[in-house]
Amino acid sequence: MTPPAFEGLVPAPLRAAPAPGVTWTLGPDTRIHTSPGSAEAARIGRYLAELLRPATGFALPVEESDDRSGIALVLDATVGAGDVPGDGDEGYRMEVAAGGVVVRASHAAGLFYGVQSLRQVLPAQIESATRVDAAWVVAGGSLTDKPRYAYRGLSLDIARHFFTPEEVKRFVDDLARYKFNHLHLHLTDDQGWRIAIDGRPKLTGVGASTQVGGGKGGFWTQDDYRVVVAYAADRFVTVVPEIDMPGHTNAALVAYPELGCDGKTYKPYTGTQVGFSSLCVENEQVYAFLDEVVGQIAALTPGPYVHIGGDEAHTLTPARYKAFMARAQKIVEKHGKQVMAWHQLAGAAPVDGAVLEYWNSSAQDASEVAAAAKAGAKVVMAPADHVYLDMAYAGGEKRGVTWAGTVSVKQSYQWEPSTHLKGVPEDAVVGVEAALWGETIRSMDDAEYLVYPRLPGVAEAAWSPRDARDWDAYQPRLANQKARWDLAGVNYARHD
Ligand code: IFG
Repeated sequence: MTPPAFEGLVPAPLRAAPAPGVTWTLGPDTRIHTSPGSAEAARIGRYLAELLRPATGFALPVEESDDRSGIALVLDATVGAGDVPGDGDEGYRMEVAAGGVVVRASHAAGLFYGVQSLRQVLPAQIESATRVDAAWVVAGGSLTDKPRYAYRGLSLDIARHFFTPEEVKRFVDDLARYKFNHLHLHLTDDQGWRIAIDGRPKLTGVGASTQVGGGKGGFWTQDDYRVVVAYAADRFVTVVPEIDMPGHTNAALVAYPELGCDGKTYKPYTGTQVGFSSLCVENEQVYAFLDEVVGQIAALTPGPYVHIGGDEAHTLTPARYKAFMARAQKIVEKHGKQVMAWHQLAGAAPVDGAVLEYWNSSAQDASEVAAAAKAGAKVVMAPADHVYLDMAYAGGEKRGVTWAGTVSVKQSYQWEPSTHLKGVPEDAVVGVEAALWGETIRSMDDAEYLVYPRLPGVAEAAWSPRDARDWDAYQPRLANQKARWDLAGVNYARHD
């Protein structure tokens, strides 16, 4: 029995209209047609073919043509100009008729998101890595879709637990599946410095030598970073690099103790405490160091943001913290990037255009963030008691932490980004970001167990219309996703 058109989609779309009685079947002769002259549309056509070939075994040739039979990916500048104004670059339309599927979008990103929806309306067996004999039937109907928020992200900590570029590319695949468009890489912290900086060999020589629990650590070369950035860009995911400062800097201080205030040496740290380290605010060498680091990271990053952290600088007075953040923000702007920082920057004179990432639980610090937002700062919502996916599930789970409490699947779903922080104007909220911190993570299995099944609910908070989010109505759609994870071999937690 074919499910009604577009019923199982996660994140929920803007508008879906089933065409009763109409179905389309993906078959051995299906061809994928893309807008003539568009290399981007052709690339997305090839991406789609690679998604569908393993389970179906079909050839699925991709060709540039105006043919609308089979699957057509069509760039059409008129999409979004009319009935759904302000589609932006990520909206799309999809029609499933007896003769074929047509995805239309004004920009390539919209075609890409249409492909993710097409993937989800095919039977779950499409996720199999090996050939399955199935009837690849899709219910007919029309879909109008676009995201609610422009910033839809996952923050991944590769400092506490080292993840290789290959592993991070798997996270990017997860993000693409649920229409996320930002990957925030937490590259440095007390326990490790994970990105090579030319001229500063000890950062990755000494600073990358360990991790939480004492494992061997590791680091990315700048080529590794370039590969991940390109892989993410092909999936319309923008990388946001974070160099955490002035706190969370023990690994940098171990490598270059002259960045401290007191001429002492520092030891590698493999514990999980926070807030004890800081670069020296009054030491000019620190700003020369940051200029080198931010300059190289900015040059490697096509996206608009450099994230400078700013969290838990517990050893600094507010005045010293503010003095440091003023200098750090100027360095980011000097290298042509926009400042992003944890919301502690709110009280330390964020520069124009700064994006504050709100992360505390139970809406602490709301007034400071509200004041900054009213003065023009933008806010990405990452409240720990809803979207910190390193929080343990309820029920005495051993994986994860609990400083913000336990976070059930329901709690990660049931919250409202636009009103979560009292006093923050709704239009100041530009997005949503889940965070996976690495203190308790020892493997990709651990990571998937914590990320799934909570991540799709965060995707819905970031993409779907506010009134489309209903916990009871979400359950069957989430069940539809689990059937896919079973076939894709995702190690998800069996928690409701
Ligand atoms: N807070 C710290 C993280 C990490 C986290 C674990 C932020 C911004 C607790 N800072 O979240 O480094 O330790 O849940």
